[in-house]
Amino acid sequence: MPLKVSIADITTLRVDAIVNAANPSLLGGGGVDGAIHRVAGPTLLQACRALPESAPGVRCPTGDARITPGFLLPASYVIHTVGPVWHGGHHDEALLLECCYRNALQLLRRQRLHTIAFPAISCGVYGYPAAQAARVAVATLRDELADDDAIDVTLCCFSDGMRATFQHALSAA
Ligand code: AR6
Repeated sequence: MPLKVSIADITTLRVDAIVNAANPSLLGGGGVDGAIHRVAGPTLLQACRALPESAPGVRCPTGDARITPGFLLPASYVIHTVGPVWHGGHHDEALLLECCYRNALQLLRRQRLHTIAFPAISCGVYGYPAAQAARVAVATLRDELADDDAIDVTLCCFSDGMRATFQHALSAA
């Protein structure tokens, strides 16, 4: 199955789509979100601002995904998703994280794209324990890719520790 773990700055990857771990406003932030906006340039913010709000200040509810062009990024598109904030594990965090991966892939398929890189959604500011997040990511992607050889997924980690955690989840299952 075309699913691999790598260590990289996701903004350098030349894939069809990179995934942004955004917040519901889609108007930028820190972490990988900030890095993506910095490299894509100000037109990415304009494109995000143009997306409709489903509630005041909400362009993408938690677990959902939206797509924009990649502008100055090497990636053609950015798929913005909003991971859950970790509140101890009993507030649907796993289900919402699973939805992030599934909805991102649904957008990829709808645009007839094939290569995608995900960061470790929710594992930074949002505080999701990395080993648990990695298990959700791997199980969900395995399920999604079981009958689909056309999609190539990279789990893009930003540190050696995170790479080891995701690699462990990949080898364990
Ligand atoms: N390439 C790949 N991974 C990265 C990069 C990069 N350039 N930069 C950071 N990471 P986070 P979250 C890793 O905090 O937890 C933002 O402010 C990082 O080391 O970016 O989903 C949004 O606007 C970590 O492992 O996302 C939201 O408000 C992972 O990406 C909030 O943070 C995710 O960390 C979302 O929090």
